[in-house]
Amino acid sequence: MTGSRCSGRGFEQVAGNGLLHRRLFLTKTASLAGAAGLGFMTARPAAAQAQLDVPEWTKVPGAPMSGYGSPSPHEAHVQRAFFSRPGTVGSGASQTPLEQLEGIITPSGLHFERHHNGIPAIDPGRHRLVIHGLVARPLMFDLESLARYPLISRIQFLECSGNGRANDAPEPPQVPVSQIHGLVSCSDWTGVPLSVLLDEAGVEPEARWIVAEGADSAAMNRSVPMAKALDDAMIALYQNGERLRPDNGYPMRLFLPGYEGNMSIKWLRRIEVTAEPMMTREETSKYTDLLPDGRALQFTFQMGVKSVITSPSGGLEMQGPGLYQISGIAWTGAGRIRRVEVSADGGQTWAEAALTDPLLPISLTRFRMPWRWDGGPAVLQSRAIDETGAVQPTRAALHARLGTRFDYHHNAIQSWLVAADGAVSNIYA
Ligand SMILES: Nc1nc2c(c(=O)[nH]1)N[C@H]1C(S)=C(S)[C@@H](COP(=O)(O)O)O[C@H]1N2
Ligand SMILES: [Mo]
Repeated sequence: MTGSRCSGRGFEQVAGNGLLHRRLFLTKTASLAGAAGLGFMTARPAAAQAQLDVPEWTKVPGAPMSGYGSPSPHEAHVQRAFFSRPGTVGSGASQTPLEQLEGIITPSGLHFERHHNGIPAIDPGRHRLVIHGLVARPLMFDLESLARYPLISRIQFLECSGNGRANDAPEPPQVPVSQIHGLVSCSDWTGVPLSVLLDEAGVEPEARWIVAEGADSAAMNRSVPMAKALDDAMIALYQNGERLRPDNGYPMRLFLPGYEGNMSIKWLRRIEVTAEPMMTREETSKYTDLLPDGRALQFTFQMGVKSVITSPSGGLEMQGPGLYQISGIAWTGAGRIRRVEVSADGGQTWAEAALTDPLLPISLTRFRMPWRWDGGPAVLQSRAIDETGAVQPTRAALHARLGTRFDYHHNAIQSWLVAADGAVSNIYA
């Protein structure tokens, strides 16, 4: 985090508690001069080149090439946090370390994972995908025949609908942001449009749903409306330019843009075309939201509009009063993020954040906000608004709509308390 005790001038305060105009981060004006004028620069004046010593790594030849690169050993702390269900090893979830990342792409090795019975050891040469059921011509594909169809690529997020659930605890959990909101990641996905394959199989007129099934020992399956299958569903083969990672469905997965992650069946081996949903375990006993009156919402497919400030965030320390850049991510299953607003006074006043290009539909969107922290207590919040006009709800508004017994689809505003000593903690505001 960049902090500075310089005075900072030239930028107007636009909301309470030191929020400054976002123009610093808008492409056209984000010049070095502008940043220096603000007092953002943390460099010390250097009198002469002589002050720059020659370190040992400059005096010897460097290391050789490698077949597959790895992060710097100095970044070894950047890890997914994970837990397994008691008595299991591969059943559970790992979370993307959002507080350690910038931009919008999640490195493949840090994509969150959710497995219901571990990662299957699939031999890609023996893996098959079958499309059958209400079709004129049942079809079987291997990896090679699939990859010959015209491929498409899209940068899109995937979010488990259990993301954010940690904030259901009676007391706000004091854990890094990743352990509350890290079941969301964003990749460049490349694969075959499912509509092309369904077209080739010849969908019968009465077909309204498909049921997708995985080759893991959970044999996880979900029903998907035919409209989605024919719209933007993809059989993903590549993730960030390389083959899918085993963790994320190697050698092929269903990818349903903007829909709850559970439906994007990994290790995909079967698509059955049906007239009705199958009412599988994952869409009846799980992934439904219990309402106060005892009924439950079923088939909440599209993920709501959401955002979270990743820097500063829970467990991080502010380096004294001065100028900071607040940074975070916003996303919506509905399309593009239109606007993100930030508050430093617990939601009393808001100001518009700068959105960093590219602004893609159903992708993470990075936002930034300049903030002059005066050293007093502050409550930081972000609120996203998407292109349909949907506004990210407060915790109270979400509870008013769904009660307190629902288990999925948490998209409430996150609040971070910055204390006078610089410690950042999670609060319910
Ligand atoms: N075959 C299979 N597909 C699956 C799962 C699974 O356990 N088995 N988990 C689902 C859940 S709940 C989510 S949130 C996403 C997670 O995808 P990821 O592990 O690539 O992040 O995969 C879904 N697809
Ligand atoms: Mo999930």
